[in-house]
Amino acid sequence: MPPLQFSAEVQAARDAARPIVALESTIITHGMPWPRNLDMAQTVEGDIRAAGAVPATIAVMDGTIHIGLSEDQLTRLAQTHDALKLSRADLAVALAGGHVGATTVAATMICAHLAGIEVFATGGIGGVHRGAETSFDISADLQELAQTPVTVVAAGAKAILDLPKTFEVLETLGVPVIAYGQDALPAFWSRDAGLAAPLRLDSPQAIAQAHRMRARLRLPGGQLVANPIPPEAEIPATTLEPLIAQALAEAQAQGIAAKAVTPFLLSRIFDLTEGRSLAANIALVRSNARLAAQIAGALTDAACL
Ligand code: PSU
Ligand code: MN
Repeated sequence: MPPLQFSAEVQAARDAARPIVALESTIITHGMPWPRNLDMAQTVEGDIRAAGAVPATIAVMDGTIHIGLSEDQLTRLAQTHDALKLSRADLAVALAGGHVGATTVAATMICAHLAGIEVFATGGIGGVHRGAETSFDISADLQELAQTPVTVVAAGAKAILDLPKTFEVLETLGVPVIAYGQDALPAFWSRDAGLAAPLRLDSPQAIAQAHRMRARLRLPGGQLVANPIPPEAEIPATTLEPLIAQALAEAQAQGIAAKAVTPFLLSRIFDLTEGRSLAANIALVRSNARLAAQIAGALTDAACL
């Protein structure tokens, strides 16, 4: 039996077969600064409740995978400076050693699936980093989408990545990349990556039905729903590109590598945009959480069971 511990709220939702949406914790510990990270986590949980579903923020503590955190646990996690960033490779070691760890998209998908949760909302997934042809830096999130049957709602992949290569790899891995309500792929802080989306769906019901159909076809893996950032929160790609280039140059000059790359870039871009990137990041996570709650609701509708 996997070491899972459900919060009281999530356990009650399970007992009543109510819709549940998983949330990751790396975005809290490694993606946003204190105290905005805690505020974001609580606000997003509230958005999911307001949309009629139950939030399950996932993290590792005391040798257990927590599915849903109490107010207290969430606050502690948001203040922890040395939480491990856990992907598929790290999960077992962190649990066996009793470490405190935050789950990335990949690890959150694994834990959500163990917990029977089918929908997960986040900001952006990891992907193929620029320069991957020499660094080989490709996020384990992509492989996870190919093998774990969870529908992940994100705002596309972060513009700090090599987007064309990221979507090529997803296609190779057989991951459906579904733009929500538009033809173009969104690019995290902006609505249009300048790339056509391979697939487009226009309602939570259609996404839920596609999720169920994958299971009927016995296809492994999940779906990536790419939900464009709300228009009023968008930062144009032309504003960001020089700042991303600067952050990347600094990362290279300082020898930032492996797991540290994404948190470093996010924090530098936060500084370089004077916080505007963080406000946009929070707006898009909230929008993704609301859509994920609707998809989770559609999955529990009789027509979709
Ligand atoms: N997007 C954000 N903030 C984050 C991340 C994504 O806006 O903190 C995290 C997610 O947890 C994602 C991880 O799974 O970064 C990818 O890290 P890497 O590139 O090292 O695989
Ligand atoms: Mn990496």
